[in-house]
Amino acid sequence: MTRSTVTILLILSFGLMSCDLEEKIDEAIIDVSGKVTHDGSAVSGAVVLLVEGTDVSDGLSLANGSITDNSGKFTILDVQEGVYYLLAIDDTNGNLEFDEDTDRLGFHGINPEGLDLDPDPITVSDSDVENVDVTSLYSLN
Ligand SMILES: [Ca+2]
Ligand SMILES: [Ca+2]
Repeated sequence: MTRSTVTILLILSFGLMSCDLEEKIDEAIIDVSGKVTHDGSAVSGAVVLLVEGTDVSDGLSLANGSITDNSGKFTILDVQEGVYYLLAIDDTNGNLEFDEDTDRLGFHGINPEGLDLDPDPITVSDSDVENVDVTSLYSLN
C-alpha cells in the first residue's frame, strides 16, 4: 500500500465515523413538531411554546417560542425530557408577550367541536414527538 492510499483510507474512515457521529447527535436531540390551524386554515406566524401548566396569564413571555411557517408548521428544537403542554399564541400585536385583550391562544388536545376542552399533555422522552397539532385558537375574553 502506498502512502497516499493509506491517507485516502484514513480520510474515508474518518468520514464514515463522523457521519455516524452526526446521526447519534441527531438522535440525541429531541424535537417536537406539529401544525397550528384554526377552522381548518393554517395559522402562520403564531408563537408556539412548551409550558408546564395550562394557566396562561397576561404578559407571559413568548420570546423563547418557535414560530409557525406559512403552512402553520413548527418545530421546537432540542427539548428536554419531561411532560409539557403545547401552547400556540397568535401574537397579533407582535410584542412577544401574551395579551389577553388581543392575542388568541390554543392548546394541543383541545377540540371545541368535540366538546373536548382539556389540553392533552405531551410526554417527551428519548425520541422526537410529531403531529403535536393545535386545531383551534380562542380568545380569553
Ligand atoms: Ca402580544
Ligand atoms: Ca383533550
